[in-house]
Amino acid sequence: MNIKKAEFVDRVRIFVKAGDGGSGCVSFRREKYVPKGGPDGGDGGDGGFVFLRANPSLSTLIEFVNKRKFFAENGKHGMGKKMKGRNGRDLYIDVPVGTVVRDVTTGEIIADLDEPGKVVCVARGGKGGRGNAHFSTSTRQVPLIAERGEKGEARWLELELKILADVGLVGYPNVGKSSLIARISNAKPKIANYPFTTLVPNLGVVKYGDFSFVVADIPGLIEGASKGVGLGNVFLRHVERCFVIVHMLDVSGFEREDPARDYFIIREEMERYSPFLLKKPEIVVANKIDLLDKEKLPQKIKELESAIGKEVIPISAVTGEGVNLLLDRVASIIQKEKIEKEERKEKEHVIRKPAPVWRRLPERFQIEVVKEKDGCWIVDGEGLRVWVERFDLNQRDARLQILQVLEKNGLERKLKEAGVKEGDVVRIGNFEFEYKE
Ligand SMILES: Nc1nc2c(ncn2[C@@H]2O[C@H](COP(=O)(O)OP(=O)(O)OP(=O)(O)O)[C@@H](O)[C@H]2O)c(=O)[nH]1
Ligand SMILES: [Mg+2]
Repeated sequence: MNIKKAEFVDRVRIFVKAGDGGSGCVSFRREKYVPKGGPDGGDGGDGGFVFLRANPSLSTLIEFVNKRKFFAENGKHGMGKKMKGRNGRDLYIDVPVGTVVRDVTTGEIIADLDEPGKVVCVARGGKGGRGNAHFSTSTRQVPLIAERGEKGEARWLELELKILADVGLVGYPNVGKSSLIARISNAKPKIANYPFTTLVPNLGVVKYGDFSFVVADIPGLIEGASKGVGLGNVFLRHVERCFVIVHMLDVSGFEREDPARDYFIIREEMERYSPFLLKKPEIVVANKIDLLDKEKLPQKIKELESAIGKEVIPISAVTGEGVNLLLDRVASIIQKEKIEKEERKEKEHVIRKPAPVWRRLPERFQIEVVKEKDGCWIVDGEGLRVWVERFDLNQRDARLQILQVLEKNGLERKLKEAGVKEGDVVRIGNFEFEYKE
């Protein structure tokens, strides 16, 4: 696929798979003059984890268009002399700051990588299997059993980039949004006298005294944007996290007849996208005042203010008139909101739970027995099948071990209750045996 550099990719699906654990080893000590040494099979190494990491040098998800599948390394198998297999290397996948990570199957948000360097684990590696050195008991001194490594987690993720700008610029097409960002920031967007000049969001950094902030200029919105008219409303996701929205109207009278009506239409489209957007601080600006008669301007602004019930700041993105006042307002709102956000974060911090760590699960199961159509009996329970998979069923001792553990969990009693008779076939995952009293 041929993709242009300028393309802005803000939503992708990727597949991640953590490494499988290595298998444990069956081995016995061999020494001179010691014909039968004890078991010394080492454990398998753990599989590598998969992490996502917010990297400030990336700005889109475009890299994931060509590469969608990611695998961490498997753990190596255990070896004799109690040698543990090497752990699989963890895999770090870099994503732009502002990436929201969702599980595709459940739709659940796994993480919001909204700060540079923030890291989240998205797939845990499988634990290595135990070698036979772990399985000797007083009655089983020659254990021919070792566990297999556990499978690493795998899942499909949806990555969605929500730009982290402090200010979001919204308004009809051609009102002068890109002209404003070009004037106040380092951004060099395309500016032209026709609607939908801007097709992807532009970001610009504004230096304001010793303070700086980021402005996002998004494609223009029109009536019906929430239903897909024009370029649709999907770009509104990039103003979802802004501290303040700058809503721009064209008051020159040459293009937009009724700026107050425009204002309400855009607000309605924003509400359809997310009612939350309307709760954000908002500054309304009236652009292109250089095209108006100086005498008519105050009257025009007053009318607009009473029609929308809000203060309006008159500016000209071309001459720069009024722009400083606008920046004053914007900067003071951002500073105030940033302080509040920090305070909220401190509160959240206290209740944030520590990340879960891998733990060997206790071998305890709620056993259920059901009869299949073919006359077999199926034994199941939460986590039971996964546990059985870790054993190599060709190993006689492994089969004994499974039965011993299940016996402790009341297998015999459950089978009897269910009505299993001598000679019936019982199945546990792939493991099948004939029942004997
Ligand atoms: N006279 C005058 N013209 C302006 C002003 N601001 C923008 N324009 C002109 O209006 C036209 C549209 O400007 P843009 O900045 O591309 O508008 P936009 O809102 O980004 O438009 P879209 O990207 O299509 O949504 C251009 O021809 C600009 O030169 C202004 O303050 N005064
Ligand atoms: Mg534009």
